[in-house]
Amino acid sequence: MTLRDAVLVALKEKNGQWFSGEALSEILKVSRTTIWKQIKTLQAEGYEVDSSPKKGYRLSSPPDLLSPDEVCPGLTTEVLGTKHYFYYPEIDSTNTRARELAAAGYPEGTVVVAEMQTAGRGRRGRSWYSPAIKGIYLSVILRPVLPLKEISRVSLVTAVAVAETLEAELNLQPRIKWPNDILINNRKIAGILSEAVTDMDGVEYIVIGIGLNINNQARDFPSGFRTTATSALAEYDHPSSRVKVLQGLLARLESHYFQLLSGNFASTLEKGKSLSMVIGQELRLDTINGFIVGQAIDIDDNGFLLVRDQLNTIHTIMSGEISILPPSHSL
Ligand code: BT5
Repeated sequence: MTLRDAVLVALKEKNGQWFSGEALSEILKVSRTTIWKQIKTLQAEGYEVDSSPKKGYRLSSPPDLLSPDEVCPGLTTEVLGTKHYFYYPEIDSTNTRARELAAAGYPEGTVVVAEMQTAGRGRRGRSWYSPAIKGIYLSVILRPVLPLKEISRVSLVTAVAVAETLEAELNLQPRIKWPNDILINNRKIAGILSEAVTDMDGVEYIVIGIGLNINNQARDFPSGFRTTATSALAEYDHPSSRVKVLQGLLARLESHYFQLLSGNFASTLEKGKSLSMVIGQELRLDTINGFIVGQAIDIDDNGFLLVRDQLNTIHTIMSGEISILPPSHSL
């Protein structure tokens, strides 16, 4: 344990009570100046440590940082985040970092988490707004042994895991906008960016990136999507524990993923369909091959969207951008 860790553990054990600088330096066998430096480090990381010349130091509120100290002891997963948990107070993009780690051979279950991203990525070159200590910015390396055509199942697994976490941990009622958006009352609370690297034999690895708005004030969202974004705070008006949400999310992601690997995708698929906000809707779908206007009729066993167009032709769509058309729109 580093000295920083030892100071943190000591302060936590006091449960918000004061710990005198003198007592800390005696217990940890270092000078008071050295203790003070560690306190500065913890404060810079975002821990709220009060200091008083007479009383010493105390953790003023339970920290809600996504550091390994806070998250890992409460993880219930077998693989996700248990062996390799990379934590960054600031990073360009957790997906970019996770891809580097995957390319360097890091195993399935490696997790990358940041308190803030300076270049958080969405799909098709778009960006993900990632302000400090407000949301969850998470990437997970998976190495599924699956035929290529089944790889989209992992996206649905992720969407269902995110949605179930919002239901269970935050009592929200999310809907999945296939393939990668999670919405509350039509506003986006989370986005998923899955990036797969394949080789001749199939999938080499998938990096699953999840951005989740938790304690953002609605007014702080950039004007470009202020009216289409939301957060747990915006829905409820009180802050939520990001640590608990992250732990719950990793547990649910692992559980659905393990079911998928063991050949049981059916229950995840059913849940995904029941949470889908696109099935039955008339929509315009932009794909790499052009656009289709039609009705979403189902999600198939591979996680693909089935869309029936005006000529009654059914298209099987792997990925695309959906705009839901108003009900009055006639096909
Ligand atoms: C996504 O892209 O929704 C996928 C977002 C994935 C972000 C995570 S964070 C951790 C990991 N590391 C990364 O670098 N990325 C992943 P897309 O469907 O392209 O949506 C992007 C669009 O959503 C933007 O163009 C904005 O209009 C809007 N947007 C951006 N930030 C938002 C936010 N925080 N909340 C709601 N909407 C947002």
